[in-house]
Order: sequence, then C-alpha cells, then structure tokens
Amino acid sequence: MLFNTKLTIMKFTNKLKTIGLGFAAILLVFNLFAGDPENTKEVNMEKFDIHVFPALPYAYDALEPYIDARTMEIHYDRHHRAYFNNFIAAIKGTQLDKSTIEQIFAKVSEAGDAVRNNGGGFYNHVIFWNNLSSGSGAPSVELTEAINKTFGSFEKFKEAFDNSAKTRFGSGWAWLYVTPDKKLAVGSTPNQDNPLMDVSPIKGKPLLALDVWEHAYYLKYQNKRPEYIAAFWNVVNWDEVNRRYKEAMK
Ligand code: MN3
Repeated sequence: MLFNTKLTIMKFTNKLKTIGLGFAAILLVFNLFAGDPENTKEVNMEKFDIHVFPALPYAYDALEPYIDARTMEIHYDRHHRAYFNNFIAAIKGTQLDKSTIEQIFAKVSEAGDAVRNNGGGFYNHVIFWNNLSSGSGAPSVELTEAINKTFGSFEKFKEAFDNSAKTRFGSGWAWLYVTPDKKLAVGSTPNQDNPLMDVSPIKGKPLLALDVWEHAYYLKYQNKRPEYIAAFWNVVNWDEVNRRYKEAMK
C-alpha cells in the first residue's frame, strides 16, 4: 500500500515534470516567435514595453497625393523594418532586451551607436506613421490654447516648426514636444535622435514628428524639402497629437 502510494506519487511527479518541460518548450517557442525581427503584429503602435514591428495603420496610398504610395511602401517596409531588425539584433541577449524603449533612450549614451541609431529609427517612424492620417482633424481646445500661449498663434507655431524642419542640415527630424516642465517647444534632432534621448540637446515627450531624411520625400519632391513640409500639414493626425498632448501633460 505504502509502496503503491509512493509509486503513484513518483509517477505523478514525473508527469508534472513532463508537463513543466512541455510548458517551458511552449514558452521558449513563444519567446523566439516574439523576438523574430520579421514578425509583424497588429499592436497598439505606441506600446513600447515590448519590441515588436507594428503594422502600418493605413494603406500605402492613404496619404496620396501628399505622400505617394511608392515612398510609403519603401519607407515603411524597407527603411523602417531595417531599423527595427537592426535594433533587435543590437539588443538581443543584453539587459536592454527587457527594457522599455523609453528606458533605453534615457541612457542611450551608454548603449552604443547601433542602439541609438536603430532604436531611434524604429521609434521615430512609429511616432511619425501614427501622427499622419488622411482625415486630419484639428488641434484640441487645450492644445490650441498652449500653442497660442507659446508661439502667439497657430500660424506662428507652423512657421517655427517649418523652420526647424527646413534648417535641419542633412538628415533628421523636426518635433513638437512637451518639455520636462510641461511647456510646448519645437526643435529638430540629427539622424535618428529624438527628444527622449539623453544625448539630445532638446528634451521632452514627442507630440508631432516629421521625418526630413531625403528617403521620406525624394521620389516625389526630389530636393524640394519645403514643398514636402508644406504637404505634410494636409495629413497631420491631430486626434493623435491631441491624445499625446493629454498624456504628456498628466
Ligand atoms: Mn525615415
């Protein structure tokens, strides 16, 4: 009787071990899948607590004629995807693999150029795709008040933002952002830097991003960056900018 009970317990323990191993195997496969750079998932584009390559929130031709379908396709599917893949490769097996992108950017000076350039390239484009849409809405009452207070008027704000975008020498980004003391500001960053990075001279939470790399406009606008910037205002997703403003002011 005692022997039988012991045998049953042993069998049961073995079964548990098998189940445990099976479960671990499933977890391993799931983790491998989640870490697969080619894996594209429909996720909230601005949830950066896990590193996944998000789906574009609209069709390639959705922003025509302001941003052409061919540019969108190459920009998203080649450039953006390459940044993401290189970012994942750069953090794989390091502590950064478990960090959110905001945590990584806060100490990006310690992470090296591959993480800075590719992590920035990954993040900035997600922000950019999401602050574009075919139906553009309008700035909220709160945001309008803040814009008027900071820049004098919406036109003056646009002028300041346009200037940041036009005067960024070479490749980079123009930003509207909320500073750590909750003020609005515009500015630009070189390459794939952004205001969340410790290396950036402008610091804060991005509200509106504009990619001024030539790959963002060259096919349609060639060297005429100002024409691309003017077209951009037709496809700003103000609902998203309003949401980010609310979030940043919390
Ligand atoms: Mn780009």
